[in-house]
Amino acid sequence: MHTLYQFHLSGNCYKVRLTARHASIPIALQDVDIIGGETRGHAFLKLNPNGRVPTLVLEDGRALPESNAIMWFLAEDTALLPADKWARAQILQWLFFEQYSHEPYIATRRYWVAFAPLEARKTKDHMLQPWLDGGYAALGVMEQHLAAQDWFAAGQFTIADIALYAYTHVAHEGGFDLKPYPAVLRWLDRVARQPGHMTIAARA
Ligand SMILES: N[C@@H](CCC(=O)N[C@@H](CS)C(=O)NCC(=O)O)C(=O)O
Repeated sequence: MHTLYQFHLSGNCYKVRLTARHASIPIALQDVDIIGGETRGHAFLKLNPNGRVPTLVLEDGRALPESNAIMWFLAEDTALLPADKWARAQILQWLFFEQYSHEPYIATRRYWVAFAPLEARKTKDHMLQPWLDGGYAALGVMEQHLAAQDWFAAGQFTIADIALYAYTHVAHEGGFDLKPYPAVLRWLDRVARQPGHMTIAARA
């Protein structure tokens, strides 16, 4: 069985658990104390020299970091990642969007507002507004897309939806108001109603 090195409340780690669930692939969970610095310790850096979770370790010892790469690996040969060339390119488009235009704002603000130790949090006060602006810009792009379509790519539920769901559905924890984004709210509900859905808090 694969082992997921993870921090449970991280959206990046949730992406992997949700993909594994929808792909019916059992994974073992190994919690890593990211706030205590375990990701930067010698043992963890041997798995991922970039010092971050999620990192998936296969039974043969090979280690794969980066949430979207792990999702891609787990979703191959399932409906979450269709074989069609155009569909796969569209999925990649939204995975890159998520990592460059969405996660750095929405996930980062959530971390510093909701999880970071208080003293450290104060050092990021000047970033709260830029993170808010960047996050709302990403939500605007998503709203525009979802006003005309139910899903992000391929006309069906894929890993592009899982990638964007992970931090959008907890964006309020970082101080984002989703009310001005009705199509995004309807899509969040659509994702949560997929058979087999599990919440970010669920462990299995
Ligand atoms: N691009 C990476 C980002 C991973 C990331 O930022 N992980 C955070 C938790 S969400 C982490 O491990 N932080 C601990 C650290 O930086 O030491 C991915 O998508 O997997």
